[in-house]
Amino acid sequence: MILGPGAVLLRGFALHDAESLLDAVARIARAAPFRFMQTPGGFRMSASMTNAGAAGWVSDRRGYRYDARDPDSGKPWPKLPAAFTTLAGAAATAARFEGFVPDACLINRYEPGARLSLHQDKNERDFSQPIVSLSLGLPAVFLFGGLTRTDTPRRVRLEHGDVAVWGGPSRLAFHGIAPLKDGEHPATGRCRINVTLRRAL
Ligand code: MD3
Ligand code: FE
Repeated sequence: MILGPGAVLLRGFALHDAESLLDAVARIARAAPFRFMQTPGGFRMSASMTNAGAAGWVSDRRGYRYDARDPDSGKPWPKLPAAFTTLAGAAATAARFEGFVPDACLINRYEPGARLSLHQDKNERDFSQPIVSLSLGLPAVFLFGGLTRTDTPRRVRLEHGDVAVWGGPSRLAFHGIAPLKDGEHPATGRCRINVTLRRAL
């Protein structure tokens, strides 16, 4: 399903691999636990986060950036699981972005009420590289805006096993997640997990 220029939603693309992908998330979270990061403005984000790969996305009072180490442990982020790299390459190819090899994986965990306000992803070096996202667990309403903050966002439901590819002109679109509705999912319990695979460096 085409969401916009360069933005493709692959419904159920990861459905059959969901269990092993969630195992990989759990393994990462044992080495680098989910934590609530601070925005540069001093607010606590409502989704908790962790990372894997050569570079991890971090936010604190000093700003947003990629860092090779987990600031909570001082250790490098866990290795990017092969299952994530493979999924990202296959999804990118399906969306006609050949040869995508991620080096960064941000994992967001939403509990009921958690949200992500409209933003652009601009901390990566090369905006010609797409971002691949994987949704697991409870469904969410994704807000897909335009290239300016004031463009009214479209609302797209993202469900367990959905994979989306965001490239080309959509790479710098404003986007967010509406407050997560309460519920219970057989695979995750009372939460939604989103995995984004990126080329940050
Ligand atoms: C569209 N995450 O981590 S994933 C993020 O569900 C983020 O946790 C959301 O936005 C989540 O930065 C949305 C889908 C997504 C990711 C990156 C994009 C859509 C995008 C970058 C450009 C345009
Ligand atoms: Fe984003």
